[in-house]
Amino acid sequence: MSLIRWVLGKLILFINLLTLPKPILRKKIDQDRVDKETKNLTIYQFEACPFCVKVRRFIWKNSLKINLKDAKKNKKFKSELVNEGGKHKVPCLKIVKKYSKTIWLYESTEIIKFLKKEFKLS
Ligand SMILES: N[C@@H](CCC(=O)N[C@@H](CS)C(=O)NCC(=O)O)C(=O)O
Repeated sequence: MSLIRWVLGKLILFINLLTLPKPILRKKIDQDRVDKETKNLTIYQFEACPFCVKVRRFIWKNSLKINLKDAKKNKKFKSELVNEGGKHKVPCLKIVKKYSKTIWLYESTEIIKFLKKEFKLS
């Protein structure tokens, strides 16, 4: 079973690599602004999780520089996710707010919806 999962995971990564979309290009001033805004975001993810691949493709396509933390390979990231986020589930977007509580957003669809709204993306 774990061998099948491993093979499927590698296949997903291979197909993803072959079909990566072209990232959007922004004017430098706009990209700098976006980069500044993405500094407070972190995605907890697993390398070969299809839902994480979906979110990573979205951030790649939209040239968002979001810090990725692998919660499978790195035990510290895993415990951050479980202890602070509340669930061992990926992908999860950690949103650090300046004047209010940090938000841990689970569900790939919700993460993409948030990023679309935040950065006015289609
Ligand atoms: N509906 C969720 C599904 C996420 C999901 O099932 N993630 C799996 C990895 S592919 C997970 O976190 N499993 C928990 C675990 O492996 O402990 C989404 O779209 O984000």
